[in-house]
Amino acid sequence: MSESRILNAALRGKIMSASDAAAFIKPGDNVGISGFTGSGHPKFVTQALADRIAAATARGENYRVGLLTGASTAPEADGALAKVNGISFRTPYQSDPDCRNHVNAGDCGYVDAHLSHSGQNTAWGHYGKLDVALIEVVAILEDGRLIPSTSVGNNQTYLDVAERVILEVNTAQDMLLEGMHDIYTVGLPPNRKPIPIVAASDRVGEPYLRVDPRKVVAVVETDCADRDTKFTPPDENSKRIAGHILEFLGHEVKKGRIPANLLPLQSGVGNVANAVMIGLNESSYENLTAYTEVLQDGMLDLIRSGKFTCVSSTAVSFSAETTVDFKKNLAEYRKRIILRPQEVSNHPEVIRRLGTISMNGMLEADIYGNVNSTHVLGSKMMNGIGGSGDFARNAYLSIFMTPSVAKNGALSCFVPMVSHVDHTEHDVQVLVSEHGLADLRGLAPRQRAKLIIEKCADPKFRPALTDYLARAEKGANGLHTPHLLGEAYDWHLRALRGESM
Ligand code: 0RQ
Repeated sequence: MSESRILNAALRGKIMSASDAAAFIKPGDNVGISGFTGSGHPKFVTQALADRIAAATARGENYRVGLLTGASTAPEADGALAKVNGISFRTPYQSDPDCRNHVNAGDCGYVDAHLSHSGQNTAWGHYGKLDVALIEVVAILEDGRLIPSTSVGNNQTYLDVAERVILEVNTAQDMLLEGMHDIYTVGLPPNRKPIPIVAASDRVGEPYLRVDPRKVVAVVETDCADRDTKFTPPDENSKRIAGHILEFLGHEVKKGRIPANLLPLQSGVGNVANAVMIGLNESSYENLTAYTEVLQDGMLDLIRSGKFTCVSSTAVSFSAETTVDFKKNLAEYRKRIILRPQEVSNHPEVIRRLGTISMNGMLEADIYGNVNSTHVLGSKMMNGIGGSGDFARNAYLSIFMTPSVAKNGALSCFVPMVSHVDHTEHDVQVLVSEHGLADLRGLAPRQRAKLIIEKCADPKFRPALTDYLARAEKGANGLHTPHLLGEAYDWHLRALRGESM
């Protein structure tokens, strides 16, 4: 492995093996690592740390750490550490199956935080002291500045706040990434600065991360690709949901409420999000932009076809095939991609100013428009709120989408009362299922309920929802948001008993 990517002489002197570097992470430490939706996470030191934890556990010692990230990572990071039950505390977002199991077994404390809040929460010490920052970079320049990798996340905050820093320099990441990033720090109150972004394509910072070299205790060379985020072609339901959204956006353009090239798009990850992107690619829209947090396969297709003039994000998250294309054509793609800290990509100030069109997945919504994105049947964590709340409250259009049913039709994703609330009715403007789209803007609660049942619920569950609403209108203690409190959760109780809702 070449040393040419570590140009700073002092930091070159800190090169060591991953296992020697992992020894700087002590039992009980809080470790802030890079990584967002499977890209730019550390690959070697986390695995070496997992080995140390496994060995210590076998000796009967208690060796666990707090793990702070940008968002979800990958098998080499969350996966390796969760497999040895090495994570005692986790924030702000995870989607690893082993980590999720520990969270739901109650042996890993999980703070499910808005992604835009997680950096400032760390800086303010809400999670305790940050002992170590473990950050993947593409290279270290002669003057010590760092070329960021395929995600930015909370990296600058972790580098600033941590007591000790470990850098992984990954030669599998392309040097052409240099210049793609825009690192801008907002600071903390009372000295917080405005973010002068008025278009998704604006650059307001510098392309490098900075670190105090005196804090760097180890530099580890790695050569390992990011996670392969499997791309599954959209199924029929996703295509229908995408069709409803595209029709709605067309209608909004005709009404003159949004411009012909729409407003900057934010889109969550997954099947439906990709279906919307594919639909946009086949549409007549031109000069589109995105102000989002994850750039996935479908969005890169839109850059390639010339439909997207700019995508602002904090991370990429590609399938293996798209990664090949991304690397091959990086010289072109980098002209249209900006990767920013998640505090900026998800900042309410900018989202509100740009007026994004935000589309995110959900588990369930209730008839009044409250949305549950995270908790299965009220108690079990799925992934986390991620950036959905940052966007939902501040977007111009806040859209939530889901197939109408889950678990082979046993569960209705539209219920009388959600079992957990992530996004309140006040932040939810549009709900979509494969059956239709409910535009809730300007509607009072009972009008919303009728529309959601009619447009989004599966026909199998519509009579029961209509019946619930009708009886609630007769029997509730008020007619603003009528509920039968003793009955509202019967739907979830039936599901918990293994029955259809
Ligand atoms: O579970 O695979 O075990 O069957 O939930 O459901 O339909 O595959 O949907 O992959 O789009 O995920 C909300 C989880 C949807 C996601 C959620 C079960 C279903 C399946 C997944 P199985 P689908 P998706 C950008 C923005 C929060 C974060 C966010 C999410 C599994 O969109 O994590 O938006 N969002 N971030 O069977 C019980 C229901 C259910 C249900 C579905 N009503 N009850 N289980 N499922 N509906 C990204 C970042 O912030 C980084």
